[in-house]
Amino acid sequence: MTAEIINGKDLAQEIRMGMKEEVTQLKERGISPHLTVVLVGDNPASRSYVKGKEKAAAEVGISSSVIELPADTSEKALLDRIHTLNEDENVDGILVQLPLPKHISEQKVIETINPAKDVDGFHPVNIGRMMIGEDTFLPCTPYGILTMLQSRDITIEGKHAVVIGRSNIVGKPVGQLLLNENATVTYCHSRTPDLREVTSKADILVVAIGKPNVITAEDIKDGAVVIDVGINRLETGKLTGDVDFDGTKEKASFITPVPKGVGPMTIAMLLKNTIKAARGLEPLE
Ligand code: L34
Repeated sequence: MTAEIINGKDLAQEIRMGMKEEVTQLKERGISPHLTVVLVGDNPASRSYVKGKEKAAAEVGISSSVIELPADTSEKALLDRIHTLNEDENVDGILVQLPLPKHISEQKVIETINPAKDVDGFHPVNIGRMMIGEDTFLPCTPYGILTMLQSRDITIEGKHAVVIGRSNIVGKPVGQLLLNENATVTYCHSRTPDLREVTSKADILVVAIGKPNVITAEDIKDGAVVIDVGINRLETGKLTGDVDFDGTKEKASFITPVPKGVGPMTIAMLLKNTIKAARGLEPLE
């Protein structure tokens, strides 16, 4: 079997076109979504992702601003900035690009963002709401993955989904979303003794390890759907995922490439969340 490739770049483009319409209509009603991104320090990858976010926002008519702070910004100064943004009526969405310098607690920063403006969906309140199936901001990467599966009418219900990786921003929430869609979900991680034993049983395999070429054709079941969340920059400067794409695509039914896979979808979902923030989340009963 040769897999169909789910091109996240094209799908994200298509979704942005739809959002552009929506934003135009919102603006007619006097609602102009605004996203503020906070970038601390000068991690080149973060800088490039933030540029991508600004560009994508502009394309759909969402205004954005980037607050650039030096790497030696104190935690207190950053938290103060967030408080100011929380109170600023003109700011609908707040995103603090991760990772942060080591002297700043990421969790403290995340928990300082007003959950109603948390377009990353990282605040514990929003994670809790996701777990119980309430209306919320879904974390962008998991939301993008779900959208990729849905775009190809891939059945999730009743399928065995295996997630490799248990980070708070990708692994844990993507498993939760798949569970909400009635998949049977298994998590694997660095302490899983025999990865292949588990991955070879997956109908849907989500790989978020952060090392190139860990998953090969031998690790997957015939016809599996393989979602590669890894973004690894090789010494040559080339980007590559966690999956050996060329080998695995001969055995999978669907596969996502890197680049042009999950990354651009993450950004598209951020814009969805920003529009949602501007409209207002449904309050809890
Ligand atoms: N707060 N921090 C916060 N929110 C996020 O949602 C992120 N993430 C991750 C890192 N830190 C974050 C992103 O934005 C990863 N990430 C991200 C976003 C976009 C892309 C990759 C990662 C992306 O567009 N990737 C392109 C290639 C870009 C390039 O050439 O550098 C792709 O085609 O995969």
